[in-house]
Amino acid sequence: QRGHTRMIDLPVVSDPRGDLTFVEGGNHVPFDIRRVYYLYNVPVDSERGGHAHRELEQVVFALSGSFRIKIDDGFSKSEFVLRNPKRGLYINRLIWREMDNFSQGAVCMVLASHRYDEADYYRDYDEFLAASRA
Ligand code: T46
Repeated sequence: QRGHTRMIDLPVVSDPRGDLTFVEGGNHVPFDIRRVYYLYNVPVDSERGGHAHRELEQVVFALSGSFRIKIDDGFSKSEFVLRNPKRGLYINRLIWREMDNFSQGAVCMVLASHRYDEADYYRDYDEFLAASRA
């Protein structure tokens, strides 16, 4: 079974002024961070994802609000609800992901191991399935 999809807990420094969380590439996440992107103004009935990656590894966070991520490694499926800004979901390469159930005002931040490259995407499920089982 490929994947090791898992939650990653980041440090939190709390004091009366509020909470501070930080992340260091190669330390708190298992890759050097080459890109950060975020999703916001997401309609609550929106469905995102629906693809896998050849090489890309990512850690996904709900910085505000919540959403669901459905994970499929080609053998088994699981799902996670993200709602804690210090708790991210690590997603390895060759994992199909779909996101939905966005709460009003949800903000999704993603740390990525590579810069954006459309050639890295499997957008066809059967193509992904064949690759994941190869
Ligand atoms: C993933 C989920 C969580 C860029 O130009 N640069 C970027 O870094 C990204 C991520 C996207 N784009 C362009 C490519 C498309 O024309 O933005 C458009 C929307 O991208 P996409 O349909 O892939 O967006 P999502 O939200 O379905 O998926 C994204 C990531 O692509 C994906 O790796 O895991 O967020």
